[in-house]
Formats: sequence, structure tokens, C-alpha cells
Amino acid sequence: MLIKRPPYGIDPPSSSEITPREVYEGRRIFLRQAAIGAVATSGLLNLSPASAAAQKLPAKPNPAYLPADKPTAYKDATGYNNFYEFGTDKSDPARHAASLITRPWTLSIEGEVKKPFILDIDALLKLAPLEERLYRLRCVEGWSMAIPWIGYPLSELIKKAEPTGNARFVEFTSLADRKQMPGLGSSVLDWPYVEGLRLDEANHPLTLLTLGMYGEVLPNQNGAPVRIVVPWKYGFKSAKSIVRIRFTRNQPRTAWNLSAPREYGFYSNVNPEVDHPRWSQATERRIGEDSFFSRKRKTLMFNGYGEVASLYAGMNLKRFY
Ligand SMILES: Nc1nc2c(c(=O)[nH]1)N[C@H]1C(S)=C(S)[C@@H](COP(=O)(O)O)O[C@H]1N2
Ligand SMILES: [Mo]
Repeated sequence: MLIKRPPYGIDPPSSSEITPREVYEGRRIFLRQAAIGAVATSGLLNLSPASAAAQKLPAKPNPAYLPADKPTAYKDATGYNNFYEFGTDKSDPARHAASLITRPWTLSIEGEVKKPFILDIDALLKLAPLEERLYRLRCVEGWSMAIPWIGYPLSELIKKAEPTGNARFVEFTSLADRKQMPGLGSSVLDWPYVEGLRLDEANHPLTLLTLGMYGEVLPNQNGAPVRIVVPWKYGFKSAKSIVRIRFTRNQPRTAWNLSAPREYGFYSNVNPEVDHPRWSQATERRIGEDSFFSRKRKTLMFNGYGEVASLYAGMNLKRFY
């Protein structure tokens, strides 16, 4: 009789072995090896939430999107986050996001499309070839990082969605589940977190449907299992842990714009010449690079992604901030 055996010597971690965030760094290599075994035998389909944080996600680096920037240290990119659903402190997401259940997960495609549909996370992972791209992320608060993201252009999904001629905008909605997200108890924002782009911005080749970073699936605190990354806009435009993409005729009402319209415009392109009402946007502090209070780097127009300028030809970017 033939007995099927896994070709690796250790079993993938079970849910009773969930690694606390605090010791994650130390156990990373071990989990990574376990994860490689899991991928090799069964593809990407059988992840338990417990092992998802260290699950390898193979992707080909795209040489067109590998700037000279040094990648931010993994511990900074995963330990200094804005994800208000898990609290407003920069360390809250890393401490609390383990409660986010990222499988099963579905993304609903709705609104001005030929036919609405629901995509499972496994289908999303296979929709287009995964690429690695190093993007700068500039937070409106004046700090930045450089993160090797994994994903594919959002335009690939938009093509599948077949938007109607009425579609002019795309709205992204993040999960809002009080049971999983302790930050929803606070009224700091009107939940769910909603963001949006003009359809041509969403279709720009830079706009990334993002499923991983640093060679692995997204850590929960960075927006697992699927988020958007729009590198020429302030970080808050890049919604995390999204469950719905809706195509609309009218400009979506976004969470930050609703909470403070004077401070957070719909466009929110990185622009060193247009200051935020409460702080200058001329310079930034690269996390891990400078001492805590220094802001040494000059912020670049469109965060350095000048190729998007034609999207805004003829627009007054002071008015459409
Ligand atoms: N759902 C959701 N998405 C979000 C946020 C949030 O609070 N909730 N914060 C935004 C902000 S302000 C920034 S700067 C980036 C930070 O992404 P990172 O933690 O992966 O660097 O996520 C953005 N996406
Ligand atoms: Mo931000």
C-alpha cells in the first residue's frame, strides 16, 4: 500500500503554535522554512491564519520599479504602522492585528461593471503574475519608507471587472469587523475606512493591487490579505485589508476627507509645495535612517513618480489637494 507522506521533515505550524508578534522576528527563519515546505507541496491554497504571517510569496522583481532607495528594515515596516482599525498608536497594529482573520477572504467587485462578482483571495493571487516592486511610501504625517511590495497592477483586475461607460471613479472599502478590529470602538473615523481614486489613476501602471511584501504575504498590520498601494499619493490613499471595490459615476466620499475635508483632499498627491494646514510637506523623515526628530530628505513632487503628471494636466493642484 502506498502511504502519502509530506516530503519535508516538519509539519507546518498548527494554530496552537501562533507566534506572538513580539517574538516573531526571532522565529521568522524557522517559520519561513516550514512555509516553503507548505508551498512546495500544496501551492498557496492551504494556509492557516497562524502561518500566514510568514508565508513565502514568490514574485519576480520588476526592474522598471526598483529605485536606488534602500529598503526600509522589515522590523520598521512591520512595527511602525498606521492602521486605525487596530488603534492609533504606531505600535498598535503590530500588537493587535494578530486577531485579523485573513482566510477565508473575499473581495466583492460592484457598481458600474458589466456584472458584479466576488473573488476569493486564492483567485486574486492567481489573477495576474506577481511582481516585486520597491515603492516609496510617504505618509502625510511627514515620514516615509521604501517597501518591496508584491502584487500586480490594479488595471489587471479592472480589466476583468469590465467597468461600464458610466464608471469614472473606483472606491475601496476596508473590512470593518468589531470582533477582529479593536480600534473600531473608537470614533476617530467613521468606519469602514473608505478610499477612492479616479478611474484613470486606478488604471495607471503604478497603482498596485498588493498581496505581499519582503517576499512574503502581507503581514496583518500592513493590510493583509489584500490592499492597494498608490505610491505617488500620501499613504492614507492606500487602503488596507479591502473587501470591496466599487466602480462609481461620482467621486467617492472617503473616510479621511469626510472627517477633515480641509486637511485631506480627495487627490492627496504628494506635493512639497502644498502644505497640510497643520504641517509643512517640504521635507520628510525616512524611517530607520534619521534620528527621530530630523526631517532631512526633501519631499519630491508626486513622491518622485513624475510620470503621473499627465494625469493632472491643466488641474490646479493647490485647489485639488
Ligand atoms: N484600512 C486602513 N487603511 C490604511 C490606514 C488605516 O488606518 N486603515 N492608514 C493609512 C495610512 S495613514 C498610511 S501612511 C498607510 C501605512 O501603510 P503601512 O503601515 O503598510 O506602511 O496605510 C494607509 N491605509
Ligand atoms: Mo499616513
